[in-house]
Amino acid sequence: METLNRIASQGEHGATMMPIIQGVGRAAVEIAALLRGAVFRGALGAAGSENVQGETQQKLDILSDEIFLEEMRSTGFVCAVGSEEQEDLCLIKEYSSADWLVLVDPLDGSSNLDVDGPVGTIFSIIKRKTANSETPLESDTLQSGREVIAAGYVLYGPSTMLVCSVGEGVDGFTFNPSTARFELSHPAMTIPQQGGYYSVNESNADKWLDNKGEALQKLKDETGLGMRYVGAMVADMHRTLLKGGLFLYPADEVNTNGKLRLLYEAIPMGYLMVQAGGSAHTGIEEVLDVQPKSLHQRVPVYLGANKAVDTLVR
Ligand code: AFP
Repeated sequence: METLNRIASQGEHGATMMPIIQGVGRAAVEIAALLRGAVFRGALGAAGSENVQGETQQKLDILSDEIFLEEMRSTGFVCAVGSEEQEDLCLIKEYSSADWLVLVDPLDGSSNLDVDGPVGTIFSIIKRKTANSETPLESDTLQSGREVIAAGYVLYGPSTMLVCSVGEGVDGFTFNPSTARFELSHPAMTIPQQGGYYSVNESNADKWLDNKGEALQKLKDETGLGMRYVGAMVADMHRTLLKGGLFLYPADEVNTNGKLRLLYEAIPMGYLMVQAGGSAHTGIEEVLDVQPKSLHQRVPVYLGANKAVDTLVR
């Protein structure tokens, strides 16, 4: 059975990315164990703090963030991590001359924790722009999706899956508890261009901007797609990749720039969706073309099968 080592033979950067993606795998195993035992350790519930976006942090958000940062440090190849849970870039001083930066949403969908629903981790890897002799800067993270070298997500569901790409298609690996390895279970994932579901928080429909309600109605009329929505982007993206259809989070009267974060959610998931043969759009431009202006920027997101996305964004 092939393991994460498969990545080493893929594309120009596979071998270089391997140790960092192995680090993501170790973090995933630790976070999965943390989630499984959380109720027994009093680790569920709010931490009493807010992240930079003013959202209540769960204890598990903070613990997962710490685990991820430590595993990135332990690779020896990462100079800094930008996390959705941290206001500023976290420097890894011991390896400040390393080439790579990682952007992460350590525990995406954390509002599902109280109901034992699926959650995930989303990451992308980019090369620093500053010289290796300098301190990495926030400006290093402000790179478009065209410059992403690798990206992926971990889904903590009935099994723990790591789905990733180093620019040569998308592979899915499932953690096998008997061998303690991520084993290749979903090689060369491509999104079906027919069928599937639309996935959206439709309770916001009356507040959507840009006539997205009408566009979605058109898609429903034309395709008869059914609807599924978990409220954790990783779970909704994973189903969309496997079954087809689209996932969307339009701008609305409350979230006028959309809700999802460009660097931690839209770009990594957009990169994967395009690698899997689908489309990723903001309603204005392709997600991968957006030039980030700040670490915690938000954008509207439309990800999925090409025709379905087209119907929503044209
Ligand atoms: P949380 O981590 O705060 O639960 O947010 C998750 C998320 O960013 C993304 O994973 C979901 O797709 C989206 O928010 C769900 O948002 P709504 O609850 O507004 O539908």
